[in-house]
Amino acid sequence: MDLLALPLNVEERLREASHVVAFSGAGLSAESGLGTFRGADGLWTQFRPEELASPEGFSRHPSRVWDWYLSRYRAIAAADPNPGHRAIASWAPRFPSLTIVTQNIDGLHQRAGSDDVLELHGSLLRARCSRCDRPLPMAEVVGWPGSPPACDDCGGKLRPDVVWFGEILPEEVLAAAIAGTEESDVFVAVGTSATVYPAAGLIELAYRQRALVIEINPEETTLSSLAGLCLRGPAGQELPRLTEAIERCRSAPR
Ligand code: BJW
Ligand code: ZN
Repeated sequence: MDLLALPLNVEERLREASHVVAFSGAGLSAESGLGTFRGADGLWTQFRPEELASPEGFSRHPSRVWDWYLSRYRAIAAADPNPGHRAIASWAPRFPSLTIVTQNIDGLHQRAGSDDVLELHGSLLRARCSRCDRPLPMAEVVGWPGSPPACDDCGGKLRPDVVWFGEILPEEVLAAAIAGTEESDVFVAVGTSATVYPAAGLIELAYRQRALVIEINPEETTLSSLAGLCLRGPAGQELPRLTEAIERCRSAPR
């Protein structure tokens, strides 16, 4: 691994940081083989978001939407966390306080060993009834007949327990993400195009709170100008490099 040389001001902020936020998007899981949404090979180049990731799309084409999520669930179940997820998991003992906020629905942070992950857009490891809201593990319902299967309490259509366009984010999860961001000294945004709100607004909030924003993304994003440090490479390479630099500067005598 070629060592990351940090600008002095960044090194100082990382050395002194007491509250860090790791904020992730689809790019973090790209190296686990899961597709991103936007970009050259993104999922949205094959499908229109409003057809598959909206309540209207689900009402119009329930079977198409369910089958699409089922195939993504199978891909997630077959995927493993990558060095980027593991690097973030290793930060927990390094800082007095760490908040992990993700837009991803794949559970890979947790499988890499992170606890208390704030899932802003829900989880594809769960289904729920679109009528009575009853939650069920996706692993249980994949074998049920029907596309989508029917809720065995009320007969309503099951749907993935994710947040679609036009839907409200889980209130307590968003509140905790905002609170963590307000306290943060360092905010690391990794693998997100920063285009979907209110999630992307956390980056703006961190910047306004004068946290050091670090962006990890091979491409520039609309919010890159807010970053005090941009690492332009894949997360699976840049997060371990950043972690090594954090370990170096936080273990050095002050
Ligand atoms: C790598 C890499 C590698 C590649 N390493 N990096 C304010 C302004 C304008 C609009 C709105 C607004 N507030 C709300 C809205 C409406 C809407 C919205 O944001 N629209 C915008 C698109 C304009 N937001 C909503 O509807 C939200 N609800 C809401 O606001 O409720 C209140 C309300 C309701 C009605 C009206 C007004 C207010 C809900 C948003 C839900 C988003 N849901 C999805 C689907 C989840 C389920 C699923 O997975 O199918 O969430 S959409 C999709 O986008 C998914 C993602 O979490 C989300 C963000 O995508 P992400 O993670 O950034 O991925 P990509 O693909 O965009 O980017 C990947 C990046 O990785 C790229 O930059 C690559 O370069 C990089 N990369 N390889 C590191 N190896
Ligand atoms: Zn039900």
